[in-house]
Amino acid sequence: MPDDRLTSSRTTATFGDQEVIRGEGGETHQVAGGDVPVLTTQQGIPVSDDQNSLRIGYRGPTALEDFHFREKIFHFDHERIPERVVHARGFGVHGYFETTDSLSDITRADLFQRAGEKTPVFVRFSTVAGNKGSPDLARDVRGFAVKFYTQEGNWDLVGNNIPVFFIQDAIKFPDLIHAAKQEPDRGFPQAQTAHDNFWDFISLSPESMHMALWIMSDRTIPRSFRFMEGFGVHTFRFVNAEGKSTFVKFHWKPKLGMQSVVWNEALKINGADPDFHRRDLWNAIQAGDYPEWELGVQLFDQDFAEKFDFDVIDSTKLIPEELVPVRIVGRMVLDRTVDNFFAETEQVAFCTQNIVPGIDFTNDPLLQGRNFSYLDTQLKRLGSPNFTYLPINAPKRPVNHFQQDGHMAMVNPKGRANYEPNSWGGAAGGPREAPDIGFKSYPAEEQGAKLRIRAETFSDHYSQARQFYISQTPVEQTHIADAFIFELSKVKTPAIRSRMVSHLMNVDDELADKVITGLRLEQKPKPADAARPTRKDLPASPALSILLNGPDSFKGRKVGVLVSDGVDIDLVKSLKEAVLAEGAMLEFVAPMVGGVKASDGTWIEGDEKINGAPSVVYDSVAILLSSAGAALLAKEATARDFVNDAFAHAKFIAYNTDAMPLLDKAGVAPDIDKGFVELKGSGDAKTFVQTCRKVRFWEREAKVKQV
Ligand code: HDE
Repeated sequence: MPDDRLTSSRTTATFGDQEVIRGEGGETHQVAGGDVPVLTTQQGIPVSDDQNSLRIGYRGPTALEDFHFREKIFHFDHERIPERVVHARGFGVHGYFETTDSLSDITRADLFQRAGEKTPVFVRFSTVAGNKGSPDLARDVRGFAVKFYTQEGNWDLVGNNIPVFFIQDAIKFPDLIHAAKQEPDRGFPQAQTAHDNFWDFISLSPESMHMALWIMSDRTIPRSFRFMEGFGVHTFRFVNAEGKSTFVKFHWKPKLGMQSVVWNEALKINGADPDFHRRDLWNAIQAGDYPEWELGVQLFDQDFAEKFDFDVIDSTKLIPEELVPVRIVGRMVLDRTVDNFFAETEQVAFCTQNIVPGIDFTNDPLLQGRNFSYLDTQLKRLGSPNFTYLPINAPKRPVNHFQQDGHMAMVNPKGRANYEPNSWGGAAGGPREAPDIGFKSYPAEEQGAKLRIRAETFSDHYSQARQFYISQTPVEQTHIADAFIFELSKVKTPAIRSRMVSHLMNVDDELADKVITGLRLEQKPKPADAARPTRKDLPASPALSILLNGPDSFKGRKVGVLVSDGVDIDLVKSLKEAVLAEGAMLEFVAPMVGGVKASDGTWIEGDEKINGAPSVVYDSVAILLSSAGAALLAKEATARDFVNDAFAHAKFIAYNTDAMPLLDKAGVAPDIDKGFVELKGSGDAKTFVQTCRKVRFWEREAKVKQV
């Protein structure tokens, strides 16, 4: 096994995109397949036998002397490090950020100076509540953390796919997370907010109401990391070369438009493919279909901040894009998967306090608290203050300081001077401060009494929750109500259900009524007491809807094609051509993975076997069968589910006449609607793909949901 440690050995090799010294070289030996390095112990001693431990006699006890065995087991025993206390399940990839519009008048941050300049990035997407092994499609916020390796050091924009947060003060974070994660006495439920403790906490924390609306929307069940927005959440500062400050909020906008799954799909995808999101990103990048986001900034000054209805340092509020437009300043392309999951995705250490000259914090009490938490948590997780030397965390510019020693010290200062000031001249004296270019905090004036209070300007918890709700399309509003009904139906304590509903009554009457009906609450609760009784009726903000900001093509999406022996080869070919021309993907789902023999004898290899790829893992489906194939699959429960689920989830469905017996047995034949496209000749495939650009035939949804 090659050894990626930093050692004193002879050769260097690339590790990720970092050059590190690597313990290979030296002896090679010949095996079938060519020259390979000799297997060694961690100490570099060649190993002769890795199959058998050293024992006394043929059937005797194992000898303690077996240093190779002991070293191997010892290392294995220590393989795990603590998982992240939140955002444990994540998936990281590399890419670059390209500045498209210089912001030099607004910030001196080096990466924003020159249009066309590229900065390497590492991005880790995550869910929040679930453990490392939890399913990807839990209803949850997604982390969207970006490490920019800029020429002036690392900048970490540790954001989420939702622009607001649950709480206003970092001191409530442990309570929020305890309430969201498994209940401590029973150790479940895993990766779910649908339980008493979570809704108990939320219903006792009116500041969470805006976020509660967001997490019950389809934002928390994205179809792909590639199809979701990202947000820096807090208001930050930009500071320019003259020292002038401008407030900024960061936005990531997916090039392929937003898209989510529906809740019933999410439940099923978690069983069919718990790795749904990571597999999707991995496959897209491996196929060269690199996902892309635009980076946008909302810029505003103190004057706006003072006039705005809400406090700009309250992270439970957003600034509508209609009020402060998002200016696009760059694009991010993710084009490389990791070489090693542990070394990169697991060991990457994002810290909100990693900012560069030209960017600064505000007094947002969440951000201030986070600046302590992230460094602290990395020490716990990675075990040493030297985690900054791990290749994934190391800046891609020279690092010079007098910090030294500690566990796993890999690079210590050279020479005699390990302090400053010192009087050792020139290079011997080591690095020196650079007042002209070094980081300077923005000299914001602060004064006031020391108080444990919540500012009055943070007290309206309902107006923006309502604004979010009324900004949604009717389909999305229904999904929000359904999500509340689903989650609160899992809550066993009726008083908690009612308390939550009492808050919804302050948000929107229609929403509250739907939830009351859906829960069959016999007694309508009184609206919750609000710190500020009057809710402002803010205008709708179309930017907050997913469906109003969906894709304009079917690019990057995937069609599942159910095929059987004898399938019309011309239909298959024309469909494949049309799908690929759109920049979409196509997979063949066959009765057996080996594939099927088409009408002209062509062999079509299966990508999946029918019971391994239910239609929930596809954006749309095609049922292309021979009449014998349809008769066979009509008797197969998983094939009937394939059709039935695609129908229930409002997917577009292509089919040929011979496939009708399956559609009939699946119970959808009498309900063929405009979401179906019959493929008769080769031209129909194009029509189908164009139809798919709308992603779903939402008109059908209400018809398949009667309870
Ligand atoms: Fe985090 N958060 N957080 N968080 N957070 C962590 O740091 C914390 C918050 C976010 O992929 C932890 O390295 C506090 C908001 C992401 O590695 C920890 C508070 C936002 C990630 C931590 C917040 C985030 C984390 C756990 C309340 C969106 C994953 C492991 C003030 C803007 C980063 C770790 C990755 C991770 C603390 C709130 C985003 C414990 C105290 C708001 C994307 O330090």
